[in-house]
Amino acid sequence: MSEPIDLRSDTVTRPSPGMRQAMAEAEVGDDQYGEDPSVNALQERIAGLLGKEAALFVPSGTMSNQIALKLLTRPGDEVLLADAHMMWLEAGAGAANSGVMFTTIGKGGRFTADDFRAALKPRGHIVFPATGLVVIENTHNLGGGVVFAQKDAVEICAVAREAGVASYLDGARLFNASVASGMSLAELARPFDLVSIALSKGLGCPVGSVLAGAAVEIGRAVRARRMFGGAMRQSGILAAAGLYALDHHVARLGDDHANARLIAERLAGLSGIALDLATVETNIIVFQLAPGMPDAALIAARAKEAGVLVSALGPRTVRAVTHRDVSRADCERAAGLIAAVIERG
Ligand code: TLP
Repeated sequence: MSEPIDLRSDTVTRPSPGMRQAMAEAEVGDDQYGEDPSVNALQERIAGLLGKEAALFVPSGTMSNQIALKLLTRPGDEVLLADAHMMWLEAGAGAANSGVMFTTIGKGGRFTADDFRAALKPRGHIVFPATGLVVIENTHNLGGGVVFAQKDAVEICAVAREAGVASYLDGARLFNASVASGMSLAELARPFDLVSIALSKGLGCPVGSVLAGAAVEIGRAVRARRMFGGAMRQSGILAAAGLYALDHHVARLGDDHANARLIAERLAGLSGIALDLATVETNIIVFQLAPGMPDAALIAARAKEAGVLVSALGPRTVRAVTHRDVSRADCERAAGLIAAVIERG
């Protein structure tokens, strides 16, 4: 039997032959001494793209998020966000590492300055937890890959700054947001104190995220990364994959978006699911199973038998993600196979 079409995540992408060659040829040094030329080049390049003073290569998006929480909050603080990865999908690390609590606001991954203002709690109140940080995820994973409205991001960060609240952009898929919106990475990153981007998702690298911000914050982040066990040595082999991806894998993200759209359009009309086509702006398709349908785990198991891998994100929530290792023909085929599984009920 042929290999299944893997739509579980864009993290499943494997390094392309060109990327492997770039990795093999990478110049390296000991990054703990600041001597890895490939890491330094990647950090400078991403800082430039994001319009920030400095950047730090870290092993994962989860580590970027955890470092940001450590730097931008105090124990007991509240973090305001919208059903973010940081809250639901990092094994409780925010509470364990930084002693913060999360309050989710808005809907479908988006919220406005009014939502933020209404939830904001001032530091120094006798009973409330102080709001220390606001987090925006762009694109929003559980929201179905939606792009966060930049106008809202600008307003939210302005309100935050005035209130002495820090701001963080989990831009694990910021390149997707940039390609979909036509806005530059720097424009999307500008309002935020710290920003993270992932290399290991749609960009197709095997490992890595990059955290960017003011030089003084990134200096502190170097220490936090060490504290979390994420300091690396000849990591230029990995950074070289990132540099290669920036040159070769960004423009084609639009293909992933078109492929996701193709799948979503095939599925949207089916009575067994609720799928809002308006949420399918990038490479993620999230749908809910209608009452009377089997649960998400069974749908994922049947899809697997049919030759397509999807994720059960929750008991009634299914996710499919397009990426550079699935072609348009794969996606056409997958759409038909998933539709048949849903129609079977
Ligand atoms: N997301 C993964 C899983 O963890 C769910 C996926 O398959 O989508 N921020 C966002 C918005 C993410 O989607 C992810 C990964 C992370 C952070 C964490 O990145 P890694 O996996 O590198 O720690």
